[in-house]
Amino acid sequence: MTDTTQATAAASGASATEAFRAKQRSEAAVSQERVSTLATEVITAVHDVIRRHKVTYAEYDALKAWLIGVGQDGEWPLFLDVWIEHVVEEVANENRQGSKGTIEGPYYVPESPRHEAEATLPMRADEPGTPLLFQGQVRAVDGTPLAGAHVEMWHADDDGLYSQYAPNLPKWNLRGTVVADAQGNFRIHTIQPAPYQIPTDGSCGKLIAAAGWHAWRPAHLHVKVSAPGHQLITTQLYFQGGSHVEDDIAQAVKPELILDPKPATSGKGNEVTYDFVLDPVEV
Ligand code: MBD
Ligand code: FE
Repeated sequence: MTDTTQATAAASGASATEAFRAKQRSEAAVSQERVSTLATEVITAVHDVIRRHKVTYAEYDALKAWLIGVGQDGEWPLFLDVWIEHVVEEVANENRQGSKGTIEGPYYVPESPRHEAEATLPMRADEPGTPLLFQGQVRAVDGTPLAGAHVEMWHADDDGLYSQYAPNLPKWNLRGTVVADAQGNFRIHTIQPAPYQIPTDGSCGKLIAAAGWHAWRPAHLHVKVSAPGHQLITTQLYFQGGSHVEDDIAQAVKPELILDPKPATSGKGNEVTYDFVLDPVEV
């Protein structure tokens, strides 16, 4: 989606905006009553902050300039997914019995090519990074294996870059849909991703610098797991002891989502087993 040689905030922001428009989960109308309630409460919460902190015109103008910049950089998807989405996910999935989910983030691309139950994610011949075998089973909450479940994985490379959002990466690099076998089992060969740094050259980076925060997410594998008749899980998996597992800027780490890979029995890199348990669709 971008043809510059450097990954820039504006280029990945434009891609994320375009991708969001293409895959928007729902266009269901939100009722006037609901819009009025939520908008009134958000605006009132901002008024309260202004009064409590005696916000000045200089600060109001800085905010206005920054908000304009977020739009110009196409960084609304990034901003919302980093600072807001984790609470939406918490509320949406609070009643699930099965595996924990977490935020989707801005870099999912639907309809990645399908692969057999044991597969290597598409990667460059010389793809840098420690090889990782991620294997497990998809089951229903009652323990029934879910034959043919889809395990869609996408993740950053060893430089923390996502294909289709950074230049010069093959289209489906480190993205794929693995179809579980008749027992719901899958074995995905990939590489361990690097921690991800929020682009520092855009408006989100400006906020982070101005507030003296850090810009990092821990290394993570994104996964969506689905099977007919079951609720789709969107989640991420992290690595025990990795940088920023304890202070993810997107607040999307949960203890259940931390992997502890061991040296692979093949002698090549690491391996880890992780099972997914899907809730039935709500009736
Ligand atoms: C990411 O890779 C990500 O997963 C989130 C949530 C935000 C920014 C970058
Ligand atoms: Fe990510």
